[in-house]
Amino acid sequence: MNIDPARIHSLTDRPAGKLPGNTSGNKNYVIYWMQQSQRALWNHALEFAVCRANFHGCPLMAVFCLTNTFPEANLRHYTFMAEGLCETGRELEKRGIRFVLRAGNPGQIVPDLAEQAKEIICDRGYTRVQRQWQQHVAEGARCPVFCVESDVVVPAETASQKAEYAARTIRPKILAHLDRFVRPVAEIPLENPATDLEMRGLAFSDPQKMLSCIQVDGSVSPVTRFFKGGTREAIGRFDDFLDNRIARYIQNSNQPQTDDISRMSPYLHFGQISPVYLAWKVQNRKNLDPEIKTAFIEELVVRRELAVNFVWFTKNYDAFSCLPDWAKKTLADHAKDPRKYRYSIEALDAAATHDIYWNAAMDEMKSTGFMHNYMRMYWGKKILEWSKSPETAFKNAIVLNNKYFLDGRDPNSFAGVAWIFGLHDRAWKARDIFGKVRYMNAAGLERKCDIKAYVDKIEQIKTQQA
Ligand code: FO1
Repeated sequence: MNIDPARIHSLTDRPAGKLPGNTSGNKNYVIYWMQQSQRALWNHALEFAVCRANFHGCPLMAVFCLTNTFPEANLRHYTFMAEGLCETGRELEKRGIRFVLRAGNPGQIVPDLAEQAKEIICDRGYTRVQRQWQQHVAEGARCPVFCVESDVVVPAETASQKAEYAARTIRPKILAHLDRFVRPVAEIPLENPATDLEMRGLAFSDPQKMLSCIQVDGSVSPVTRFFKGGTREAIGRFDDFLDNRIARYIQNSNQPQTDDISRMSPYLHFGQISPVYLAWKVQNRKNLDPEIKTAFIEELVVRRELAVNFVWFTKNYDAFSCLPDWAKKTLADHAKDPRKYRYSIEALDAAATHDIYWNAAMDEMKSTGFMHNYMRMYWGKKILEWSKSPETAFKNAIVLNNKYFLDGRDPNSFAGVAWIFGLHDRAWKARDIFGKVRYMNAAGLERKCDIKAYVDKIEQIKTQQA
């Protein structure tokens, strides 16, 4: 087994091994509760579960719990996730792993299914809901439960044991482990295919059919035209990025009118692609400028895993109170500063402000479920400037972010919103409303990029949609 032990954590103190009265019939299996890492490729948790099933000489059942109560999720997100799950289910079954899709809460479903299971292997998730689910499964199950970290390059607590201040403080800690953790994940043959493992579950032949089994908030429409879910799609897009775009990655990182970014964040959010795979592909790419490799690894690993560190070590990561003290103080000092423009969440949601650049960004988010990172910063900074208080701004930014982005509700997304208000940043020269929090303005956009071309690009997207 080539899975680094630092990725594996026991969630229970029950001994692993043969359990009494647990060897008869077809209920003799290992469960892989798939949650964060929704893929059949480069999945450490899955391969660990295969090893455990082989060790016990029994089949492996992979379970996914489809719940319609995932916080702030709607049809847009569920459609993308369901597209990926259909593909993953098929790939698992090809390997002889029974894929069982159940509607409901993992805290009930997984312990019930595990009544006579040997062991449960699960993914590690970092957000509140994921941690609660893990705790309920560990408390409810009578067998040992292990979780495996497969959606970060460096396991969170190997990188750091505390909330880090900024990229500069976590960077050396992450980079020191890169060679150890950027390694291919070998696919381990399953010795006992689940051919006669009878288990009821929802069909996973078609995403729409799958979603018809649960009632989902249908207020935000899917964005299948821009993003189709699934590992195959993610790999294809990433190959295209490597072949045709990555060469301009540095020069165009602040150019939202261009498209020289990987657009992997939705796939990473739903675990449809492994960050280790992406890092490995970039590191092993022949004839790629080392500076570009470094810049890409900075975003994919350092910044993304700084966000994981933030969510893991900060209980209130989605509330204004999560901000560093200096930011809260300076924003409070300027909370009563007059605002030239003030917009309610309805006006923001309608992309109906006086600022055509901002409206274009909001339209991009609504139409495509995505936004170029440079515009994400501008988008958030203006919400701070135009809201009646910084607390309201924070709340509204989280709501809109999580409603429309495919990659909302993710550690990266929570850290991205908090960054707008000073997280992981330093104090700058004080100014109205922002205090010492970093400021951005439209003149800066006009100076640094072809913002008019960006507005045109979004106009075209909207026209095509109409
Ligand atoms: N995880 C699940 O295990 N079951 C779900 O039904 C589910 C729905 C869902 C909807 C939107 C969304 O953004 C995430 C959702 N997740 C679900 C979790 C997701 O797969 C990721 O593990 C975490 O959101 C990562 O932060």
